[in-house]
Amino acid sequence: MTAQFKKDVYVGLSAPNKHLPSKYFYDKEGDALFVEIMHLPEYYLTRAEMDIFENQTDGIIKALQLSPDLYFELIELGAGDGLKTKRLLHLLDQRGYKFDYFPVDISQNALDKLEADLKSELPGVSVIKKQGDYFQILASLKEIKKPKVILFLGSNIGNMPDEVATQFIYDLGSNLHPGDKLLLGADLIKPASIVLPAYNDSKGVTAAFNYNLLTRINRELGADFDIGNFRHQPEYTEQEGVARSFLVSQTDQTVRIKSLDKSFDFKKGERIETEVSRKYNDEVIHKIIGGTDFKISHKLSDGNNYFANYILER
Ligand code: AVI
Repeated sequence: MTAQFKKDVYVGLSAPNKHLPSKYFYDKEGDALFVEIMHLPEYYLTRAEMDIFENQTDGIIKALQLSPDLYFELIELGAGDGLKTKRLLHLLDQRGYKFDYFPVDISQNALDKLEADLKSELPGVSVIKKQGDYFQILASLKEIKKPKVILFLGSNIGNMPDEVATQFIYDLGSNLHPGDKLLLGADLIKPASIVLPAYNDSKGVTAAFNYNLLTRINRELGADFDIGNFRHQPEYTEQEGVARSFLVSQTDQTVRIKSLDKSFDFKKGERIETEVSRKYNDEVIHKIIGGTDFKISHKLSDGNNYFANYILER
């Protein structure tokens, strides 16, 4: 992990347009800040997807073509606290559907907590937690011949460039069998007046989430970033449909990273791109899915039409 982290930081900060991969947001502090973000009034994504899971649970079950006599595997990639999925699990359990729930996450902590929650809230549901790399886990589950439903929620796909998203979904498909389903959560393109505050909340939690990346580099790679010398800056236009987050250098400065034995110069106003959050419409989704072995079978949206759950069949 550290070797890859070092390499990514080296490559990203040496580039003419400096950038850092957003996956490094998620250390212990970053995980906690992201949970806080999901509860912010401005961060509509979680509530919008929850609206679908709460009010259209029947529609989801129907679109996934589940029936009480079909034993299936429900696999959630990046399960986190499983808040939305609990609604679905509850209804499936109540109606006597037969399934195992596999929450997959890189955080063992999150999985242990989810398992404990489910044990008390839904003791009838079989929970088999899996910690680690999504694709290694899916490969290990490939020999299970039961039908599979993969959940990839929260618009997590949006943190990948479109070509990477296509490759990711293609790779998911190659670990599945024909007829298996993928339920994909996608934040929809909407005006900047709604999207921008979600990435620039009034309490400054998203800014802290962004600054934490520099704190992490300071701690893990022995750097001397002065966090006060950078400012969080999000950007979004409805026309492009992509939200981006930056850290902007407030002054001419040089930062030393001990474990890379290297210094990096920043000009006043120079930016590090730290995250891309793609927003979607049907056209973009069709383009991405066109390069995979999936077909789009259904689309469920929330009451405000802010967010969609696309149901794809392999
Ligand atoms: C995890 N991911 C979908 C979030 C997003 O909206 O792009 C991460 C996030 N970044 C800032 N706020 C939330």
